[in-house]
Amino acid sequence: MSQLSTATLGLLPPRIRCPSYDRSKVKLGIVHLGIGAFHRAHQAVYADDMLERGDLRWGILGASLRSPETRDRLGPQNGLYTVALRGSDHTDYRIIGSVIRCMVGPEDPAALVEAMAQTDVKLVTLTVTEKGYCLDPGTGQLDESHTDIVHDLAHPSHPRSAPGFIVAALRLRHEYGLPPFTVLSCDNLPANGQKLRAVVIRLASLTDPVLGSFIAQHVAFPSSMVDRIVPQTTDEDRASVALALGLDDAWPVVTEPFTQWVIEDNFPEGRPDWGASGVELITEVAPYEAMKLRWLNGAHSMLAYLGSLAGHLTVAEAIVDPNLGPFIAAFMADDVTPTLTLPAHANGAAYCAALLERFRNTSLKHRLAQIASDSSQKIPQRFLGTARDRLGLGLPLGRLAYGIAGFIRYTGGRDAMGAPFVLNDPMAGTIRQRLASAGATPEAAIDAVLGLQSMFGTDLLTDPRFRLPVLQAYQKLGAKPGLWFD
Ligand code: CS2
Repeated sequence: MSQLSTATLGLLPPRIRCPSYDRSKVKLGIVHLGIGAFHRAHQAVYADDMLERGDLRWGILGASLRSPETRDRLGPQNGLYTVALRGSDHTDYRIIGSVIRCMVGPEDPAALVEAMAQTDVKLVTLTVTEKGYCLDPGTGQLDESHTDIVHDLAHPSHPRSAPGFIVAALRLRHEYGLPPFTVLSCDNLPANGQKLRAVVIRLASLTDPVLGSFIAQHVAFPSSMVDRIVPQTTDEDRASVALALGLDDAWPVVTEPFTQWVIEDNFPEGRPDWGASGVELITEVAPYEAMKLRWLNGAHSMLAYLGSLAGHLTVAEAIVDPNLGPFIAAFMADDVTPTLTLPAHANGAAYCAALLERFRNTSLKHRLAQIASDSSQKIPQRFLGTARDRLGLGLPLGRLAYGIAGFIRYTGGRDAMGAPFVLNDPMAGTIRQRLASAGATPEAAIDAVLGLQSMFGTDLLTDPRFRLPVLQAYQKLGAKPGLWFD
């Protein structure tokens, strides 16, 4: 079978939507750091819409800061790839053309910095996951002992970290007399723009205080809330895409029909007309971030731990578990809701009902293990904001106790085949070591994990309104895995 590329586009069946714009005329207006599946199923689709509307300023240079895989797979396809939109009973396919060029940061960091300093680049967007911000998750400040940050301080023009690339490119633009770009975070962190701004300014100031204050005064870091469920692409997905296309696509993405993007409208250097594609451009993103992180991502993480412990593999399986499904719905409605201040006109009940429907989409094989990855970076914003707000309101910890206890059980636990759950987490080693040396009692196990200050801060371990329900939930989970939802 031939492979998808510019040369083979004409072979596609007519029902497959393809770029109709002239890709050779597209300018690179956006540099995206972290070109993974999520970016290609979300922001790159909005950019493709823009190009379709004839505004050719917003092509994407996609950079990987780690593996060369995306560049290597998309290269022979001239950057083209398929987005398969899987509804519960129907799949739509669309070929995306907005990724014009790919680079791999570690191969030649200076070349990526130089590319970010080109005149046409107006925007640098990021999906580098929570850990890519090199933050201390507890304090939200730059982790100055992070190995990549230590490296970037020593070699500022050959950076490794996302903040390091941004600082280096802003420095170069300044030297060239070019205006700065705007930096748009698209990761699941509350106040993601403010956090990134703080990290970038701090990193710049440590070596060059003048640059630090220039960035503080002149560079915009709008926050944004992104939402679309994008499971990791599997070989089975690649086979079904090939069947639909009649061409091989080495690097398709599979996602759901739903998509949402809410952006703080602060783009001094201009921006695409995203509003025409349904993006909400507003002044205050925080309420949208909170509802998405606490309802959607909170429920996702809860499903990841409790669903895995109950023997499920995917979100769609776990959510129809007759015990777990109602438990998650009640967690969203009763435990999270009182902590949220919703945006005007938002209907919380309808939002949660729609979320549960999205979780039930059996066409998406969204693996619980994918969601459980990087838990140490996710739990603070998914569970602990809700927990602190509940305690502050004088409310009990509620079902969150099971989420946190579930995480601890999952971390030390084994799957149905008796193998330890895969922990894909920068703190996995530390957590496992603490659990191993903690001693056998439930008290010792939970204290070992809750004592991790970079995740739990210093307030929660010593608060009996937090520690006690987590301990009880931990004991219940140990006694009756998967059957404790009564
Ligand atoms: C998920 C998110 O993997 C995870 O942790 O919770 O990637 C989630 O699917 C997206 O945030 C949905 O917008």
